[in-house]
Amino acid sequence: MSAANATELAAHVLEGDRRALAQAITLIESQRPEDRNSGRLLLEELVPHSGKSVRIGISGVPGVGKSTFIESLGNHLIDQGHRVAVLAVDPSSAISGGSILGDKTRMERLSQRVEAFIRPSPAGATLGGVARRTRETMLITEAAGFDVVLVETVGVGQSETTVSRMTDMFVLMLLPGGGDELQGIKRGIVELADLILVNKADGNLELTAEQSVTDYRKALMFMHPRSANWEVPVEACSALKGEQTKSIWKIIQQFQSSRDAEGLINSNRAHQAKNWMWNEISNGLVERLKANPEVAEKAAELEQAVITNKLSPTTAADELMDIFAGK
Ligand SMILES: Nc1nc2c(ncn2[C@@H]2O[C@H](COP(=O)(O)OP(=O)(O)O)[C@@H](O)[C@H]2O)c(=O)[nH]1
Ligand SMILES: [Mg+2]
Repeated sequence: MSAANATELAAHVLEGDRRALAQAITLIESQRPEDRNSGRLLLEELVPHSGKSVRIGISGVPGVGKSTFIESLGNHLIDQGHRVAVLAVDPSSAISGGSILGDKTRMERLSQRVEAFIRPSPAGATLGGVARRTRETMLITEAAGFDVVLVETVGVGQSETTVSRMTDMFVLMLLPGGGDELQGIKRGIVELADLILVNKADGNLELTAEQSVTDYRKALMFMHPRSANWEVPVEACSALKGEQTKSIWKIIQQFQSSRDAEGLINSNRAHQAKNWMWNEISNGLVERLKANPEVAEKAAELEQAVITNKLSPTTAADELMDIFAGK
């Protein structure tokens, strides 16, 4: 795509044109070298118009009910006049080809509404690639006028941390069921949460869910809350029935306004953007280093020396970096 076309595409995105929005995301997802510059140009046009949304990460093990909850919350928000973007961070989709079908059926009504925009995880990308795409997609949807961004991520460890680093609030969904699960969930992940929902509190799981809520509330007393002046709420809900959706949204709003009052949303975003830059530098430098012909020439030899214990990995790494730096 040419520079002129990228500028024109950006203008259409700003007008809220959905096809242009989809096209813009495809452009930034593109791995083709010739799309790189126009993708960047597009982002530069759109980034100044981004930021006017509430960014919420929603995480939990596969099957906990994230998509079902998003269907319920998203429809509620649209009824209130919001425009909702749903993005997925699912590194496993690189292997499975994504869970688009499953998600589309869980978000049946939402996916048909013009005020919603649902974008599944791109297949064939690493977590780093998925994360970059998601962050940029988030900015683009904001520029297109979506004022709530929901980022769904599967609980596979690293991806929760990644998502918490690009959102204002992190919601952790758990299944009803006792202490065992409590033990199994990594403490670090629970500590990322600003809100914990014990889902599937319906039918014969209702009582178990209530018990889990009590257990988690107790457990949280011994943990560090992620945000100062915010006691992490633990609530039971049934995403399927959707009866608690309204009150959960109220909690999210309370969180937002308390953080906003202290200027923490903006300072957190500033911090995230800065970290993102350094993250891009780390990734980009390694890519460039590996593509450097002089480094490549020497790399095999040094690798061999490291494998056979003739050279320490640290010295070998230094040597390769010096070659790259032209020393
Ligand atoms: N009983 C019950 N089932 C639910 C609830 N929420 C989701 N489910 C079911 O759990 C399964 C997985 O839901 P899904 O939203 O795809 O989970 P995700 O993998 O976390 O996105 C589906 O069969 C849902 O219908 C709930 O609140 N109660
Ligand atoms: Mg899902």
